[in-house]
Amino acid sequence: MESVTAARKETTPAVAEAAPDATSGGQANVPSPQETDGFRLVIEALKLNGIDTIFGLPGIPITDLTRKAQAAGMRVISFRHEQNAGYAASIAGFMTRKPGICLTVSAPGFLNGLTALANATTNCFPMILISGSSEREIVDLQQGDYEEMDQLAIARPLCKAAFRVLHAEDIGVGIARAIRAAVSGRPGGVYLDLPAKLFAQTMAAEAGRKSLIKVVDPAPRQIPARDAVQRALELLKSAKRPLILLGKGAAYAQADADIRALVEKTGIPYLPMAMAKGLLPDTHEQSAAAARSYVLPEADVVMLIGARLNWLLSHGKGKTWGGKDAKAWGGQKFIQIDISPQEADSNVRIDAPVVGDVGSCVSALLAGIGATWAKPPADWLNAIAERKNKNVAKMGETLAKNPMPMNFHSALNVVRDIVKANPDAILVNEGANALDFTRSIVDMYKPRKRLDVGTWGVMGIGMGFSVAAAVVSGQPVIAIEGDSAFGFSGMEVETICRYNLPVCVVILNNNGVYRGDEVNPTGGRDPAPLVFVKGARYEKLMEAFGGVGVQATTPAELRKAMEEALRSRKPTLINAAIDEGAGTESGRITALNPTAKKK
Ligand SMILES: Cc1ncc(C[n+]2csc(CCOP(=O)(O)OP(=O)(O)O)c2C)c(N)n1
Ligand SMILES: [Mg+2]
Repeated sequence: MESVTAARKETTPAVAEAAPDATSGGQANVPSPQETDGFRLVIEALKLNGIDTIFGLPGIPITDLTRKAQAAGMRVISFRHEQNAGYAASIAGFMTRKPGICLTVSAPGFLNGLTALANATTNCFPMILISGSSEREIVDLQQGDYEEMDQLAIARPLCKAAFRVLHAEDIGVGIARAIRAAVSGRPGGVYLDLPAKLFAQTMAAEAGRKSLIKVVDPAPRQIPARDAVQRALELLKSAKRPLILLGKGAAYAQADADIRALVEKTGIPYLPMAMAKGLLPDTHEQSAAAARSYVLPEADVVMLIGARLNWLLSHGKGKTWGGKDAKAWGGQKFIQIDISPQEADSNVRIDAPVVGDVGSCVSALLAGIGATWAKPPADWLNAIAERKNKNVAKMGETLAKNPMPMNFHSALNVVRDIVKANPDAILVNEGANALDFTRSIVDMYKPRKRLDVGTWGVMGIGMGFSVAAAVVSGQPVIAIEGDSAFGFSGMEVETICRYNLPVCVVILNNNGVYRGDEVNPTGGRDPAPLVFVKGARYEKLMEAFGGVGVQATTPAELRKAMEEALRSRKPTLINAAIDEGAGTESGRITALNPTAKKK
């Protein structure tokens, strides 16, 4: 209760002074001191729950909400397109375990934010998309309102939960339900529909204050059953060739010390999924990342920690796992730690499911391991070390080459050094070759520093993630972008400049999608569908808004520009010219491409 009062004291004077919204009819909506309104209640409900940042794009009917939120001390980050605001909100949720808030206008703004909401749900990022919506009476009779759309119905199948608030006195409950749905259990996207009329509704201030809910224990721990932990430990103990797989869920859990202790005490080799890189430093001697294609088929017991057996792990079967053909299971037994009981058996049999939040499960396993755990057999560890050393040496040779023009390797060799020297910097990464090569070449040293395209392999997260990462962490951000990938959110370089964020964008520019050397087979005037303007000067886009733009054609130029960007913390875009023939179609997932498969 006390904090409710505190929040009100802080917000009330500033909110009352905020200017009326010219675009919403220009009526000054200033309730008397004894009254409150929908605007204030939404802002106070968010603040009461520790939410201090909104990522959004203003317009009817939420223009005043953005102003009043800023006036009330919240950070309001305005984007140029809602999709980028949505991606920003979702990754802020991943980084902080608090729901990231994306605020949009009705119909088109809502739809623009929806891809990010669906992506958040798929990736288990906690996020709330709050959209203003048009007049219910008109929308439901389909009478053609301004930005008419039944948003609630459209959002519902794409998110974990969807709510609408019609009355000011229900705002507290609506926000509390949205927060709980976003962060409890398996996190995900939540839609909250706030019709235009709600914001101007007034009610007695005292009653309004009492209607707000400070959510107690929004993401309750889920303790695993003792027998499930025991079953898992026994299976692990019986293993001759055990392997641990760390997923994005393990990174999300913020149980870093316990996860590291579990890996180190058991001595089991591990593989990090892309966004789990850095949970233990990639240079850790137990990392089997450089021997991935050896350990997956050879392992006899695999423990999944917050990692799902989806396409990113070849569904736990097929040749990758030592199966005889594309659908056949390998001989592995699986332990799966996951917060959702429905995850087990999604693709292959799970012999020991451990259901609970990753932190609680890992600490239960640690307790069960005790002091006398036998390390895995030496022949397993030696066999992995041998492959690893060979592959690392081979990679070293490739990285040392200095071709002209640059290729992905010679450019990323520089990025690898810069990230090593700046382990607190956050690495955002998207593209195809630009993604796959960065993931395998650039080592990460700390948890949750690598943010990428996630479960869907979605293009467009780049600038939204970069803005959120900088805003949420205060750390410098390095965004390694394919030239196609960058295009999806490129206009947000203005946002980066406007908020003066320490973001260094590096475009690995090979003139196209996958590569830039295709030609139109008809000899006609149109370029081939995968190629872009040759030698495009993306760096000028950053210069247009006052940031630093650099064209880099050699690793030395790239290094100098990146060092300067990290030193100055100025918004920087480096356009790195990459050999247009250097990439492969679809990067590492060529096999999923129907045409390439036929070849
Ligand atoms: C939203 C979305 N649209 C399209 C795709 C298909 N796609 C996958 S990678 C990619 C771009 C690859 O080109 P680029 O970013 O330049 O990386 P490169 O391989 O050239 O380094 C595209 C369009 C996608 N993954 N997501
Ligand atoms: Mg490209």
